[in-house]
Amino acid sequence: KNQTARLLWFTGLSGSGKSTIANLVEKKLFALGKHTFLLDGDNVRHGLNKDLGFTDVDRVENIRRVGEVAKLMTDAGLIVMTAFISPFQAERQMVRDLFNNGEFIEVFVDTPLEVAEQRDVKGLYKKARAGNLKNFTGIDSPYEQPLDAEIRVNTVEMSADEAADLIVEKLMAL
Ligand code: GGZ
Repeated sequence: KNQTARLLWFTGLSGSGKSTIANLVEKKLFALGKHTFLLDGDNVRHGLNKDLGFTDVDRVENIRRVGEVAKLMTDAGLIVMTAFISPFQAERQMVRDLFNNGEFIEVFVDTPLEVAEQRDVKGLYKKARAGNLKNFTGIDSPYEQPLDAEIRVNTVEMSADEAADLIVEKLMAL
């Protein structure tokens, strides 16, 4: 079995920069000759998980399925990256438990709510504050910060590109 197969599990608020940073990591790994795949809302929530919304129950099922798919893909030898809010500690642990020691690498994209809300690239925080988007993470739905993430990136202190460099460096050292 390919010893470099890994899962990089990004977690963080909406607008924290998960997808941006994961995309940069993917480019950098490609340049190093690594075979990767990125699972995110765009390629999962519109297909496999299009029956799921944003209630707690649906988020749990979203993460469960993503974890199982990521497991299949790492079994195929890929470095898999996932970019989902994954707000609950218990579900992140559930996915971690699918993997051997060292294969599951949790990446906490640590962007404070105030900063994500200030950026509000898609205007979703504004909608949520106005009461027009229910169960929005950080507003009226919880985000449980990881306490045991292998990698934490502070997006206030570094750029997305610097964060991606740090992640690749740590990944290669693990
Ligand atoms: C959070 C929501 C919601 C609600 C739609 N809460 O910034 P985005 O737009 O592109 O990323 C968010 C994405 C979150 O989906 P995930 O699959 O990552 O969530 S979870 O892991 O909790 O299952 C946001 C958009 O979907 N979005 N409604 N209510 N984010």
